[in-house]
Amino acid sequence: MDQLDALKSKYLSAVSDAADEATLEELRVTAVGKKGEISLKMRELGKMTPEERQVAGPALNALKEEINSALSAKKSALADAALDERLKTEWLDVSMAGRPRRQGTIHPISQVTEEIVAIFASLGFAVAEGPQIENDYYNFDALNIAPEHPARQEHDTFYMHRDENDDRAPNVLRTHTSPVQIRHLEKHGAPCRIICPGRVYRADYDQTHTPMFHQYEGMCIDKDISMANLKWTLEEFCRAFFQVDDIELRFRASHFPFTEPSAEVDIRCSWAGGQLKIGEGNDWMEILGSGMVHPKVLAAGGVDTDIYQGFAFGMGIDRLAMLKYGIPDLRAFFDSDLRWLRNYGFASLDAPNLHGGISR
Ligand code: 2U9
Repeated sequence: MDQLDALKSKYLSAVSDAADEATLEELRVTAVGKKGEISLKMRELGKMTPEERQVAGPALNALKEEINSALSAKKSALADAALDERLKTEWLDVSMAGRPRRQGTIHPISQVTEEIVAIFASLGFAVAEGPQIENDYYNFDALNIAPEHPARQEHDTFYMHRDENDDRAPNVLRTHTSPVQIRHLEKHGAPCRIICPGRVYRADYDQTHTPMFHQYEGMCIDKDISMANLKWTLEEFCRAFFQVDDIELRFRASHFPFTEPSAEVDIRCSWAGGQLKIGEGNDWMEILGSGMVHPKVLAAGGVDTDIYQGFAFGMGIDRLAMLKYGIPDLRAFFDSDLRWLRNYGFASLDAPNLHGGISR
């Protein structure tokens, strides 16, 4: 029994002194492993008298159990201590302010799109979206642009591939957001008041054109809508967007296949000293196209033209952003130059709204 007491104090103090899991494992093998000291002692039980065995057997079992539980208690104590140590170094101050230089910025086109949406939302317009790859019907036919219509060439359309033996008209990258309005009318009918911002595509690239650009179109269809409603809506938009109370718009007769009558709209401005001032001076700058939706287009959208009529308009978002924020080069919008974005970009929490301010 003295021998067992000696084994007990040897292993229990070794377990208590163990500094890591590897030492504990070594101790387990040498003490209670298959060929460990306790197991060898158990093999000696066979050589003992029955009386000796009756005393030594339970004592060896108890010693084995005691060493095993000391090993597992020490193992979890070591794991707890290791976790405490890790937690001392791995912590996060959730109240720490962000680092501005690492923050991204909102692209001016996204910002201006949000501004436009906020203004029209305040006038009761909802946002509608649709596919950027369109079929010939929604991009042209439904908008009163017949196959031989010169507007098809003017739009410099990107056509998608069709197999040689497929005689359907090829799909196109939408050349304007107008198909969104047709799809909306088909699905939801009249009355309707929507704006449709998005990417459009035309095969044109120079200082003032990029093959992909952004535009938004608006449409209002109801029982008693006239050009007067169009004029008021556009004036309200320009007042809020340019943040100038005294704006003046000039409507010039024009022609678009999808509106009748049609008008191009200019805004009074001054370019004195090379700086644009909206609402003053004697210059006029064209900013958008508009008109009353052509009855054929309303009919294509499934609208009863004896009851409903309405106006529509379209504007280039990129150009609006350039005018409002003094951005000189259109192509810089698409260069992904971080220095340019830091200069012209917007803070991510500056969401435009009519109460907090539509612009910076
Ligand atoms: C439907 C009916 C009518 C949308 C309109 C314009 C006039 C227009 C251009 C402005 C600059 C496009 O980005 S731009 O090149 N747009 O002049 N767009 S009326 O008329 C519609 C649209 C959809 C169903």
